[in-house]
Amino acid sequence: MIQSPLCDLLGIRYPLFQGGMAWIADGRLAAAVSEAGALGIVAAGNAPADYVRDQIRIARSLTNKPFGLNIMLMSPFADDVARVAAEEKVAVITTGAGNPSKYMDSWLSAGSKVIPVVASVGMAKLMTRVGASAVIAEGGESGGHVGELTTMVLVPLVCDATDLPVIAAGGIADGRGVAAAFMLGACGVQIGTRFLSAEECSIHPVYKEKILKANDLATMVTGKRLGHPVRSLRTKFARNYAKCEYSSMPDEELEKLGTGALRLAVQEGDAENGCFLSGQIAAMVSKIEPAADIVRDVMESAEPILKGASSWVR
Ligand code: TUI
Repeated sequence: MIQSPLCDLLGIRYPLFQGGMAWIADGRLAAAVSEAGALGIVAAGNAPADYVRDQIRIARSLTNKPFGLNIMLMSPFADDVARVAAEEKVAVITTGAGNPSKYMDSWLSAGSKVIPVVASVGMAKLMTRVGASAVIAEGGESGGHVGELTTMVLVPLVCDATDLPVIAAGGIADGRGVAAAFMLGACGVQIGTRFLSAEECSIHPVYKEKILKANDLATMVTGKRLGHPVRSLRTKFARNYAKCEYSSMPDEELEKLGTGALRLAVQEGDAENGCFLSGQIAAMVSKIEPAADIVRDVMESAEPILKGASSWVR
């Protein structure tokens, strides 16, 4: 069995996190993943604090194992959600899309472990200084909000920049990805896109079908002009958005075009107007199965690969 210092740090069986996917990772999915021995994560996304508290409690009602809460720092409700996280004494807080420094004291006082997503070496160093327990180095292969660097480049650079445990994210969906991440110096992985196909993942069936059908070139990045690039499936909506982005459309109009598109994809399966966030690795996702099967498959298939790695050395 693959174990690492991350397992001891968090009290989990497998060094695997389920990504905190906005609108998608609810209490039910997080609990299923945690029950399977990995770390399930509830995503706050852009949701109000009451919704987040409800999802935390749903997860708690379904599992006694540790789970996490992801706080999307660009959310208009980030301050409120940060307070709820402290009040609920969530075991693990992950953050995305920004710098969580101003919340660190309150979260650490509540006894939470804080594990921010970093997309650069500078942010990894800063998070080390302000008391993070580990960092997630997320490359631009991932779905949703993306940084500039790839996983292959970011992970070893972040490993060199901090003594904290590093969790690799972006482009990982099977045992080969896990093994590669460990070779780069990570001691854990975070997987988002593959969990879109979990039975316990409540996204619209149209969304799941699109993920199952996705090929290697199925995703694209939009939103660079407004400063928050996002990777999603190359749908009619995404292509049209890209066209507007490179036109003279004013920023406010462009902003409006994207508003609500995530919810339309997740809840309505709206193929016309929805924004279907997805990592590049969707091309590797081929069936719907229980979250526990995904966790077991990913972790067990990494074992022979890691054991076999020494065969390259004579
Ligand atoms: O956050 C994510 N992925 C996301 S958030 C999201 S919701 C959303 N909705 C509309 C527009 C934008 C997002 C969907 N997917 N991943 C973690 C992540 N964090 N990736 C990159 C970063 C990041 C980027 C810059 C973390 C820190 C950072 O620091 C910049 C600074 O100096 O504040």
